[in-house]
Amino acid sequence: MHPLDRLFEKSSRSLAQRTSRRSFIAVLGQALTGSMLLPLLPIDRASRAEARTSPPDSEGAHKAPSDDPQSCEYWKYCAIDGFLCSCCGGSSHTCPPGTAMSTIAWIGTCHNPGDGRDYILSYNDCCGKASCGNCSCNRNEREKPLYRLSRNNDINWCIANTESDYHCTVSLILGVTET
Ligand code: ABN
Repeated sequence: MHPLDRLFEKSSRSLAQRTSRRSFIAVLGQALTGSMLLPLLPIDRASRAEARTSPPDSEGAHKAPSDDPQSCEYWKYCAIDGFLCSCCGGSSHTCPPGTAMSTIAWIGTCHNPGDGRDYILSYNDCCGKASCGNCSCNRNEREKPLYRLSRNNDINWCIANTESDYHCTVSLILGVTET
C-alpha cells in the first residue's frame, strides 16, 4: 500500500473512532448552514454608495464644463434640476413659446470657467405646458438632502403661477461676485 494511502486510512479510522455518525452529521450540517448564511452577513457598501453619488450622464457624473447651453455640463446649470428649456424650444434663459416663467425660483452660485468668476443664478421653471421631457439635467451641486426642504431643489416652482404645469427650467444670471 502506498504510504499516502496508509496515512489517509489511519487518520480516517482514528477520526471514525473519535466521532459518532450522528455528531459527524451535526458538524456537517452546521458547516453547510454556515456557508449558506455567509452571503447574508452585513457588508460595508459605503464606498460603493459614495461612488454612486454622481449618477451617469445627464443625472450627474459631472465631467468637464461645456459651453453648449444644450448640455447638462454647461456652467450655468451647476444647481439645476429639470428639463433644459434650451432643448424645449427656448434658450438657457428664455421660456419656450406658450409657457410663462415661474415667479419664484431656486437660487444657486456657479463658477464660469470662461472668465473665472462666480455668478449668482436663479433657476426658474417655465409653466403652462406638460413636461418637455428633453435634456433632463439634475446637477444640484452643493444641495442638501430633502430633510431641509429649503435647501433642496426638487420642487415645481410653477406652484405660484396660475398655470402650475411644469414644462422646463431656465437659468438667469442675477449677479456676479466682486473680485
Ligand atoms: N424645478 C423642476 C422640477 C419640477 C417639478 C418637479 C421637480 C423639479
